Amino acid sequence: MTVESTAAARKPRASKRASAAKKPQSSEPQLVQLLTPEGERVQHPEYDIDLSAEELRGLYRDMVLTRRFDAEATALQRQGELGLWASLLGQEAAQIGSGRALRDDDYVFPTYREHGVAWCRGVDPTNLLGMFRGVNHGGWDPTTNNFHLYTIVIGSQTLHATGYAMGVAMDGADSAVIAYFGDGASSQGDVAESFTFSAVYNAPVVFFCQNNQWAISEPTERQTRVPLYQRAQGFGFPGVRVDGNDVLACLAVTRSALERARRGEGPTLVEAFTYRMGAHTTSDDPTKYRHDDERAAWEAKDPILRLRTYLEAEGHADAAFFTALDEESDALAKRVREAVRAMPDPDDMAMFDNVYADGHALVDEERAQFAAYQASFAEEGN
Ligand SMILES: Cc1ncc(C[n+]2csc(CCOP(=O)(O)OP(=O)(O)O)c2C)c(N)n1
Ligand SMILES: [Mg+2]
Repeated sequence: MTVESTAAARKPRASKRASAAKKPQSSEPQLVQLLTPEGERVQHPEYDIDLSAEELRGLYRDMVLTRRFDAEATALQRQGELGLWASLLGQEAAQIGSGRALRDDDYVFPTYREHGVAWCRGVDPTNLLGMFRGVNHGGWDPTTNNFHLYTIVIGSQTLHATGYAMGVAMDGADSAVIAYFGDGASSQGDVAESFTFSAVYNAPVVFFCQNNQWAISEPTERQTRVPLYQRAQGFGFPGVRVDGNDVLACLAVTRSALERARRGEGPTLVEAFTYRMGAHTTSDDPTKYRHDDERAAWEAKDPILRLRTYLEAEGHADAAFFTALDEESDALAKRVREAVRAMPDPDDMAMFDNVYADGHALVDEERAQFAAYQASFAEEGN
């Protein structure tokens, strides 16, 4: 490879993006928005929300603590305490807004990035870190908080959610189910199948797509020719695009979609239009494929800052509130750090447990091979 071609391979792809994918034919769709990036409260003809000052402060607190937890996890990975971390930076409003729209009896199927939704469900944040430290396969009991384990096989949880929702309907319950997935996942066959099944069975499920503009290094233009929310129409259910950096709009739109599901009117696709401010994971380097000015443009739409501006302008929060929240954030970060460092290493052989409910010949063989391999170190040491 020549020096020139190496440099070309490393160049961010922005120029290619424009040529590879023509602009969608339809005009740019409107976002449902209730709070502008400047922190101004605006009205929407179909969606509204009436929250007390206390509830607004609660949403702000959720977002700040989630961001702080996420920053701490990233730092812990850099310090070698975690093997990997998938940051939600920039997606706090999408997750807290949708997460706070849920009822306790609703059921959540997340990807691997839904730390804010986990927070809303009451999953202790320290429990999210075991898998990323490599000391367990999950870290929480999904049935305690109706929050399924993180799913890394892209898109597969939309099928789990659909099946679960069909079961909820058969039971005659009025709970709803929500499946989180990304813009990249929307290209998966599993997602298309779950759309088909949920539509024809009228399953009480909300498909919450966080369009954070990137699937690792692939831009959304390579996933779709139409705005993602418009995909729903072809399957026979409604789709809506919401400002994913507006916590109020995310709450209002998700609540409405959940209510629709409870009434037996079937699925809704919510496309939360947002941005992944950080790397895909701590193993990724986005400077290789995207320009800094893109991030800067999205920084101006920060979900937390706009709510702070609104809270201050309306006199809904005073300096004491923000100071107390800073202290709470510090305490959370300290608790997370200490909990991670104190996590015991698992028993090596435990990874073979629970693969099957009963014994299995192949697992037994692998267990024996691994035991022999481990024993070989002991012999070397003698
Ligand atoms: C079935 C499958 N294919 C590929 C991967 C590798 N992979 C992990 S994350 C990812 C991109 C997902 O992008 P998106 O759905 O937009 O979610 P985001 O990470 O942006 O939240 C890919 C391809 C995987 N985990 N599973
Ligand atoms: Mg994405």
